[in-house]
Amino acid sequence: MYRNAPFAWRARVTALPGMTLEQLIPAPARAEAVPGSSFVAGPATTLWAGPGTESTERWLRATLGAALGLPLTPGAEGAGRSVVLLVDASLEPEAYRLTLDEARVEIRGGAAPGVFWGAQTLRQLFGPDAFRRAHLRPGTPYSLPACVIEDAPRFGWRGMMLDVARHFMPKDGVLRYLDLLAAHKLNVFHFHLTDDQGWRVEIKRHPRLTEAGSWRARSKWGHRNSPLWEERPHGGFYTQDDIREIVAYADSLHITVVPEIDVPGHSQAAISAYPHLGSTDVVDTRALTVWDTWGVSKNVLAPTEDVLRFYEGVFEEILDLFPSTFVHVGGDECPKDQWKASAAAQARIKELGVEGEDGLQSWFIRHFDTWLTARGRRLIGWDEILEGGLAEGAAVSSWRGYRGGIAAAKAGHDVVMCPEQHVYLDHRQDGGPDEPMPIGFVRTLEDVYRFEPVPAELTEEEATHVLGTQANVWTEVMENQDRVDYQVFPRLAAFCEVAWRRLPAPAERDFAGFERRMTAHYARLDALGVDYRPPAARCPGSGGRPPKG
Ligand code: TNX
Repeated sequence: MYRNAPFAWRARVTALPGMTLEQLIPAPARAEAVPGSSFVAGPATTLWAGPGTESTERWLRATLGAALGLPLTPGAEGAGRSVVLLVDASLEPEAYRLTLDEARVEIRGGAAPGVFWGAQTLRQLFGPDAFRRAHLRPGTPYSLPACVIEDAPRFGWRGMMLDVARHFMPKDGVLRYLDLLAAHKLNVFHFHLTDDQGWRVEIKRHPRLTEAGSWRARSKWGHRNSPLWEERPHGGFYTQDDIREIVAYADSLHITVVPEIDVPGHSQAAISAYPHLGSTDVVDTRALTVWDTWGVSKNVLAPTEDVLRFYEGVFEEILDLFPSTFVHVGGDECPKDQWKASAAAQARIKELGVEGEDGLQSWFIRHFDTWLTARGRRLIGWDEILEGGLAEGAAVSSWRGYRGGIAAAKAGHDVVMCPEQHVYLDHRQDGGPDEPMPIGFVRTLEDVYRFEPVPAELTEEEATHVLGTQANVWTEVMENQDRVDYQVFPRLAAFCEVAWRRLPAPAERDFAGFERRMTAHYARLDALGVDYRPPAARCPGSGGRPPKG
């Protein structure tokens, strides 16, 4: 209380300065200070929202209004001291122009998303207070620099994938992550909902998927060769109403949720719930449980008509819940051991006339490709799905390096670049011994900042197939939200610049400048309550690493 008193006193005298233009993340394409007095926002500031800008109007009141104590009462378009939101069709849908002078703040977006990204920039200009949930300094006016900002994203797909199968994240945590994505101008949330270790979405016609498939008895603690176990049950799932809430909330933030149901591999949780889904002539699938360790399970779906019908039922419900054009079908890491050993699978290979077990895998994917296309959706899968040839319109998440993405783009397929060597945020961010569960490649903040989504091998025409990029958050060693925060931040801030901005070639990028801007961004993340990995300077005596424990 006492320690806050000087702030309260100061607040009555002058407006608190917001951030400067040099502190924005992602940095906008163009930001210019203009001569003139700053805009001072206070209780008298009004908000006028033109047609098509309602989502941003609601968001501004709920978020900025609550954090800064600004009622943002509805005003007239031409009123003084007002914030004005407009759709301006001469701009690209996600582009915006933010003009700030003494009299008003005007955000023009090409369409509703552009207005919303402009509002995200405005929030950063207010300073860290704007990222809190409650207003701490009643009556404080905030002063914003007179400026013009013109901005537009480089890519239309700026995503983060979250694996909620290995470790479940309760609904509130997911909603919080959507807020965090929006604050970084990311617009795709790839929701990895099923895996060997858990099935996380309620499917009404197959209730055992969640009744039996959403809990495991124990979990491997650490990486797959660790001798340690967490000896307690782990699980959870989203009801269909939870999913509707998540999708609706994402939509209000101009984020598309792309659901992933992984087939035909990574399916042990489903098989443990419905044993007929597996190769029953090879293993006693009735004895299977939800997998409790990491790696790639050999228990994969059997290539039967029955299995196809079962999953068509799953996807029918998924399509009802998720309006996104793209539906992710996984398709990665499907060991063929059981299909090799199964007389039924071998008979199927002959019957279908496909090339061995690999042919079965592509038969599986092609089936859902056709099925989704017939319903007006587009299939996307991990780059293994390329191996059997794809229908026109199908897209690839390139995770095993750039190779799959390059091949896909050259074959005319759309690609989302997410190579594990660059943007797998489960991998450690420092080479020192203190990283909690140090797995994978070392990928520092700087490495992520220097990641280039479009490889030089692509011609200009081929590069148009790169829809964008996403960072993938696999949660084998992230048992709760704090651990997810630690792995994701600050690297997601570097990633969002890569996804949003047209940066110079990797070696020429101004990482020092980015780090300077990060100083302001850490204050925002603090206000948001993000448990990021602290920068080296904050951990004196640790050799630049955060303390243990
Ligand atoms: C590979 S990326 C996987 C995931 C793991 C991840 C760990 C992909 C399609 N498959 O199942 O969680 O590596 O980094």
